[in-house]
Amino acid sequence: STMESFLRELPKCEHHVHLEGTLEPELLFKLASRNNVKLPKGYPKTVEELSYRYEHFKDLQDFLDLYYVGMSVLQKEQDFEDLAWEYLNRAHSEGLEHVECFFDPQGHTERGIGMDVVIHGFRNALTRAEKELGISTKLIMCLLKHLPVANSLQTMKDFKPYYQKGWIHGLGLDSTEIGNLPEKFTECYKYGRENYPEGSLYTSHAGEEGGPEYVEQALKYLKVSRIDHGIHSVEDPVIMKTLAERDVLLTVCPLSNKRLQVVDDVSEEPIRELLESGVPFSINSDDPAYFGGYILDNYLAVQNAFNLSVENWITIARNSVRCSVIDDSRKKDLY
Ligand code: ES4
Ligand code: ZN
Repeated sequence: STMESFLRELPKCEHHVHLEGTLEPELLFKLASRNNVKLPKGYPKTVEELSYRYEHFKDLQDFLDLYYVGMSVLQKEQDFEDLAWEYLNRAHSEGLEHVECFFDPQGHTERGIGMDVVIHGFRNALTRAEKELGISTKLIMCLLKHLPVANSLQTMKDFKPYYQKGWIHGLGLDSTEIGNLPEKFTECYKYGRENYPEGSLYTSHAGEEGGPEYVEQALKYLKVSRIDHGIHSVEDPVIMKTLAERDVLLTVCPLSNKRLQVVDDVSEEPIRELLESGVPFSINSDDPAYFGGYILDNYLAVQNAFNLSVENWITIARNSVRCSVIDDSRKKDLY
């Protein structure tokens, strides 16, 4: 249809994609064999079995349990590079022009992988994509909410040199939401503001499975300028007003929410409410290898569910560019 080709051609920005969540079953098994990694008992044995498992997550934790095992095949610098490069190529073929991607350092350092291995691998792919594909890229480090705060604070200190080199541009917070309120990480964000370069982005997953109180806490204690997911904000009109006034971008992930049973159907996403209340949002893939679609599939799922107008899409595309961490000349190129 014309709408589909319009969305395919539209220059797109992605603000919510975990590089470890772009690990396709094919690459996972290839790296397991290349690195002699023995996957645990009961782990799916074939691409087909693993793909089937990805279609039947009970909730966020059920996904996370599989996601952390999956990343154990990532061992060498080349593995991290191959992973990110495959994602960037695929997304570029769907019209991706700018990406701010997450990675989970503790998911690797906790199992003995060196920090340089992770960062150099990802950087090789990102700089290659900038040169060869013309994509602009930023890297955002996420702290894992299920680990003790002391571990995260140490990670903040350990990764400071990479921020100073300009290799990491932001801080995020992900993993298990329920039971891990944002307030717990106040000290980490304070450390970042006092030690990381000015202009770094501060964001946090909130309001994915958790209610609006998680979003409220992320704003209050972490002073984030962006919220990842945040769809449960619509349950609290006061928070909605704050988000609109402060121009806080919500990075919405429709297919992720569906696969993790946060919503029964993409049509339950609060797309119209966000448009009507003037809260800026972008549409993203989250963990595309696990959730059945890359960025364009997420745009198309929203269009199928809501039949938005070209005017609506122009609002979405404009906000997505405007709220990106890129200079004004790049913004003008993209919109
Ligand atoms: C994640 Cl969908 C989602 N939620 C929270 N943490 C995550 N890490 C990777 N994907
Ligand atoms: Zn996420």
